Amino acid sequence: MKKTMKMLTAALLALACLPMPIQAQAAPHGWYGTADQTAFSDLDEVDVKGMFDAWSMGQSTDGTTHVYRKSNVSSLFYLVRSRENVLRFTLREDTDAAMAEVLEVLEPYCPGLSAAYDAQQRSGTVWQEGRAPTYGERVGDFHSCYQIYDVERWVGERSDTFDVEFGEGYRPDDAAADAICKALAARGLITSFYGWGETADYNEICSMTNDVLSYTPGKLDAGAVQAYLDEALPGWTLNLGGEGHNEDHIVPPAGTSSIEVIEAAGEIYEAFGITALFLALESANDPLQGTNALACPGDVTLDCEIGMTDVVAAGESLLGARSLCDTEQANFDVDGDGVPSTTDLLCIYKYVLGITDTLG
Ligand SMILES: [Ca+2]
Ligand SMILES: [Ca+2]
Repeated sequence: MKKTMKMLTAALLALACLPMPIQAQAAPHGWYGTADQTAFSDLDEVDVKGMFDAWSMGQSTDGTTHVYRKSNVSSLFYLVRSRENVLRFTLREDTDAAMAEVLEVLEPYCPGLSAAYDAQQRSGTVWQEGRAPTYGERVGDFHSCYQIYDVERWVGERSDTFDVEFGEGYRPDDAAADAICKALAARGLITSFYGWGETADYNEICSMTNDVLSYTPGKLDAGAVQAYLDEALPGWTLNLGGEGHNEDHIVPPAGTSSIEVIEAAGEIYEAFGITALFLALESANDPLQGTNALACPGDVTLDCEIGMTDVVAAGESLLGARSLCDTEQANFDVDGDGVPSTTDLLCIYKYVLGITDTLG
């Protein structure tokens, strides 16, 4: 099984090094999407019995893997793993001064990160003490203590969104994300913040051979597997490739759907601990959003508090004296009709004065 995993990982890494296909440019942050499981909630989740949990997907090593069918007619699936060790934020103003303040806020949770940050590279890494990075680490196979980076730097671009990623054993506790978010917001430094598990790695995957399960030769115990198929999956047959063949196959009866095939792979994994071979294609194409911790009706200034400054900011924006980012506009629109208006302003004003105890 270990070798199979290696093959899978090697295949994934090889594909990861291919030039990003055109359509993947539309993904919000290249290889990594700003997503959590809710972003896939309108898709069918497939139970594969944890078959991919040990599959390394790039940098994140934590989190549970979920598999979703891309559409009713597609044989592609999304493999999604929430990143429990990563925080993501968007700078309000992308300046060196703002980043210096961000690093000051992070410093108690990531000692040494301020000094390690390179403004040219738009990243900084604190390595485990006394250890130089390996080649794998330099190209992104992450085992350092913690690092911060512009999420577009992997594809040679620049953005105003950064990830702070923690290696195993270095992640601060759950409350730290909230504290960091509030501290950054109170200083007016950010316009979005995604906490633990609010971003996810996601890849499109498909079976190695269309609608047939493929396995590394020599891994399947023919007698036991055939007996299992006869019992649990009648009509499925075992087709061992024999010496010199690249793969062994488990072949479903004609008309079996892609979803039934991947579910069967999960059942076979559960029974024998052997993972079928799948190909990882590319990152998802659709823009996906997780939960922005700064999304809070009434908080127009994004400082995690609702007060008179929000009323003033809302008023200024209606007069054209202040422009609002997307999160600020959404927070202003407390009645949720899609338009920030004087009605919303009045709602926030009454709430701040204590005339009403709800917004909207
Ligand atoms: Ca506020
Ligand atoms: Ca409104």
